[in-house]
Amino acid sequence: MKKNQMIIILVVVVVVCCVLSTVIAMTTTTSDPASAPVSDPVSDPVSEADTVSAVEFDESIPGREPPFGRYVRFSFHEGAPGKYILAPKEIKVFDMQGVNVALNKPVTAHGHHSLEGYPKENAVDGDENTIWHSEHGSDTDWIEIDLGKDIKISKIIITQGTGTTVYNGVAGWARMSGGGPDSGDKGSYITIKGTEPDSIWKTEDIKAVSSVYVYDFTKETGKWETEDIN
Ligand SMILES: [Ca+2]
Repeated sequence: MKKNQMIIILVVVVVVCCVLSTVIAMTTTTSDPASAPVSDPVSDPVSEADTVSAVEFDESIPGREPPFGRYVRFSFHEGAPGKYILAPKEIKVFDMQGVNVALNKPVTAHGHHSLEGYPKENAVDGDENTIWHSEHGSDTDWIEIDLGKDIKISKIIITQGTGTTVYNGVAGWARMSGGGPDSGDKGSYITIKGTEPDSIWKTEDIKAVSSVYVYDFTKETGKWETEDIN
């Protein structure tokens, strides 16, 4: 074998060795689980939204726009005495065209009464003869309507079971107000949350004793008003 041929063979062998070592190194790196990139923990958008403080809706401020949101929640204050409950016959949420956009929309609730016949859907079924009844003694009662998308809201009307029946010392139509004007901070209220975490509106508390509560967001000095229809 000539000298030149030996040199060529040596060069080829060296090149082949280099290529093989590179391939082996790449294979080793990509198959090592320890070297795989670690994904960032996924943040919980629900928890993030829940940390945002609600904004009191004060229509005494000139130029206040009606609230704009998707989730309408009717709540009783946490820690309220068990004898006060939420018992809406119907919760109506009207858009700026006067359409009840809550009708037959999906609802979720907390503090549901154990008795049958009071499903949460009763609060938005359009029937004043059906009722949702929260649970006596629950720490926090609420029912939330999903409007399906952000909607500018003009008015909310809540009707409740009136009845002169007194249970645990409280008449039927005093239950959602926490007993009336003397209830301190234990009334019920509405929050409206948009799909953006920082768009949360909160009404003042219902304190009056009534069978119908109306909040008209288009009025300059809006507040809960009452209409006794029974
Ligand atoms: Ca109903």
